[in-house]
Amino acid sequence: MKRLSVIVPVYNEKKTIQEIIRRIDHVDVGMEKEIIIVDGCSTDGTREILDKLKRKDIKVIIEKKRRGKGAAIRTGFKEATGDILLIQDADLEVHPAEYPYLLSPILNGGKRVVFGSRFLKGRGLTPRGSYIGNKLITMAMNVLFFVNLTDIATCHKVFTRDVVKRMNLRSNGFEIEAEITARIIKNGERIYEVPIDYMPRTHQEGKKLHWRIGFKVLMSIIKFRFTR
Ligand SMILES: Nc1nc2c(ncn2[C@@H]2O[C@H](COP(=O)(O)OP(=O)(O)OP(=O)(O)O)[C@@H](O)[C@H]2O)c(=O)[nH]1
Ligand SMILES: [Mg+2]
Repeated sequence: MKRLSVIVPVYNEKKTIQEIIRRIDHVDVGMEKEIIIVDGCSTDGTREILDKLKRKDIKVIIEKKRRGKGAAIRTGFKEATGDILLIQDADLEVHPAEYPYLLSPILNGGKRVVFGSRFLKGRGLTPRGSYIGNKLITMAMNVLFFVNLTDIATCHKVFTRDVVKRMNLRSNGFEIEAEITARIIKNGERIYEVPIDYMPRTHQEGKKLHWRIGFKVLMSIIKFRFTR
């Protein structure tokens, strides 16, 4: 029997953290699940909610200070004990109901890495600016690494345990998305994409991303291409 580790980076998500846990609990993946929540020292009441979670299948790690999504994912990877590791953001932009589709290529198709692509079927509900930004960074990845992906910044990334072990990640911020993709390709792994639905949130709803971060990710793609 395999186990799935769901890694949830969290920073100031008091409005959605309980609902995302409920949704993760609700999905049947045909195997045991553990949830690893890595909180970047939230200040909005999220931590108080997490403190009350006393469950054997949920591990809560509170970082001493906010270090970025990348640092949180790296911590989550270290703590995970599952055979398959999956990243899930704590907002409600992508839905745990997708897990069976994300896991099927690994469980039934011999794949080792699956990305849930928000753009495989077009732009959907994504605002035009954010869509173009995502297109640009994915294009840079495709050109520099000779791949044909549609969404490298998706949070729904799934890996077998040995793929994660060989990744050796170093990023602390959002450039982790580019680093994960780059290291997987450099390690000779193939990334398999499946389409997922995406419900983008607005800045009022807590969106933290800004085009400057997109630029940083773009620079990091170039860096990862030409350094080890
Ligand atoms: N532990 C930790 N988690 C973070 C940090 N920054 C963001 N996160 C979490 O990482 C996930 C992704 O962050 P988001 O701000 O939703 O980033 P995004 O989905 O790429 O962009 P928007 O939702 O459009 O802002 C969310 O669950 C955040 O709460 C951080 O510094 N530390
Ligand atoms: Mg988000």
